[in-house]
Amino acid sequence: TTRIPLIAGNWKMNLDHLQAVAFVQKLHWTLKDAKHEEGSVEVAVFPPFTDIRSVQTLIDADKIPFALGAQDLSAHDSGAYTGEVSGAFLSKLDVGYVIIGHSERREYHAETDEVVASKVSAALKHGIVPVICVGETAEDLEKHGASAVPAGQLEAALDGVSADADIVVAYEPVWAIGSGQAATPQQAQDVCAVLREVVAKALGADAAARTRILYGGSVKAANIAGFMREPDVDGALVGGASLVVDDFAAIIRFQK
Ligand code: G2H
Repeated sequence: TTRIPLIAGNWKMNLDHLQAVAFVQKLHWTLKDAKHEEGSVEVAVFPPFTDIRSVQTLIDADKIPFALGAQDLSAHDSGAYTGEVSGAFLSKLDVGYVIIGHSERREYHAETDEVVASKVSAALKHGIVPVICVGETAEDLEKHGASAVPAGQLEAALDGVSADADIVVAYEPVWAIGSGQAATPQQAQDVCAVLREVVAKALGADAAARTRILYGGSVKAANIAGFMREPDVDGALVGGASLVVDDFAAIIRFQK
C-alpha cells in the first residue's frame, strides 16, 4: 500500500473569512509558481467554522486542489445543542476532514476519550474523515513513557469503528505543541509505529496499512524533511507554520 502523504494546516482560532480567502488564494498561486506537482501530496486546510463557506466557494470556483477540514464537530446530528455544529452541515459544505480530540479541546473543553469516540462516529456517519489527535503531556512522558497514553487514547477513539472506515491519526505530543520544541523524527517514528499497531489490532492489517498517521507539534519548513523520512510518519498536522504562506508552501513542497 502506498499512502499519499497528507499535509494538514490547523489554523486554530486564526484568520477571519476575508483573511482566509486571501490566504488560500495566495497559497495556491505560490504553489503554482513553484510548479508544485499536484497529487504527490494531499493538502488540507482547517479554518474556523465561520470561514468554511467562503473557502469552499473559492476552492470550488477556482478548482483549487485543497481539501477542506473543520476543527471540531458535534457528536449530535441536530437539535437543542446551542453553539454546536453538526457533521451533517459540514458535509454539505464539502468538508472532507474533521480534527477530533485535539489536545486544546481535551484540555480547555474537557473532551474525554468517550466524547472523542462519539465525535469520531458522528464524523464517519456523515462521510467525513476524522483526524484523531492523540498525545502525551510532559508529565505522562515522564511517568509512562511516550507511547502508553497516546495508544490508550487511540484505542478508546476506535471503539465501535468498522474495519473499512477511512480515518487519519495525528500524533501530537502535548509538550511539542506551539512550544517550538518538536519531537525528534525518531521519537515521532517510535510512537507512530505503536499507533499503527493499535490500528491493526482494532481495525485489522489492511486498515493499518492504508491509514495515514501524521506527526504534529512545532512542524516547520526546517524540520519537515526529518519527519517525512520516517516510514510510519505519513505527513504532518501543522499549526503555527500553516498560517504563513511561504512556510506552509515549503512544508507542502517537501515530498516523501
Ligand atoms: C499542534 C500543532 C497543530 P503547532 O497543535 O495541530 O500546532 O504546529 O503550532 O505546534
